[in-house]
Amino acid sequence: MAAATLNNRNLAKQLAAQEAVKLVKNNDIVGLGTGSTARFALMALAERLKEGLQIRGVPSSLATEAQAKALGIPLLPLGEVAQIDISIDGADEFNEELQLIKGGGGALFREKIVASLSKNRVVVVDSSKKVAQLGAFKVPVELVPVACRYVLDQFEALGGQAQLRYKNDALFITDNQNYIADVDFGLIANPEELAIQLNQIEGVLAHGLFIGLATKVIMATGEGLLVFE
Ligand code: ABF
Repeated sequence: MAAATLNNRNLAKQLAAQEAVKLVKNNDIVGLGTGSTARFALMALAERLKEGLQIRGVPSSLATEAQAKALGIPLLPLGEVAQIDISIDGADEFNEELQLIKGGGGALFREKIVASLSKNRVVVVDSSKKVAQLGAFKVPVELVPVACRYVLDQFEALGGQAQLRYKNDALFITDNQNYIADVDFGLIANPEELAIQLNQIEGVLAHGLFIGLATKVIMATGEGLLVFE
């Protein structure tokens, strides 16, 4: 990607993230997303902490936990939180119904738990993430290693072409010690139906179709910000 385009995209992500952080109120419990856009949100939160904002963060990955600690953001363990006031996270694709594909970074399970716990689920994106129909981005699915062969066969039975994710020539291992498969289902006519089918496969821990798990999408374009809700 050309340097100028990358720079513009990063600026857009930063603008969207900063806009989302304005929605955080004092004493909120804040779900902290994962990915490059979410990283901008953590930095913006850290700036507001310096201005006196009091919050506690709930990280959606070990990487986010480390970044939040480095920024001095007080944290609560995800497994001990009963409710989150607002979560701010990225996405790989979103459509007009605010249905998402997430998990390009491999953190989809904890991200989905954070989103499920959140009253306000804010997604921050640059304009490249908006699509008419989900599916150009392969659906990430976290699966339990001992069920690998069975699960991959189930994806094929659903018409998907699955590839296990690798990183540096080794199988990618999630924060939860599982594998990720990226499954190409083509353009997805009915994301809700596919999500239900994936949920029914024994051995699938989580999939990257987030249905009903976004209350607001803040998208930065070259001209400014667009909000979908
Ligand atoms: C994360 O944000 C992941 O679910 C998703 O893959 C990623 C989007 O990446 P980025 O914000 O870096 O474009 O929540």
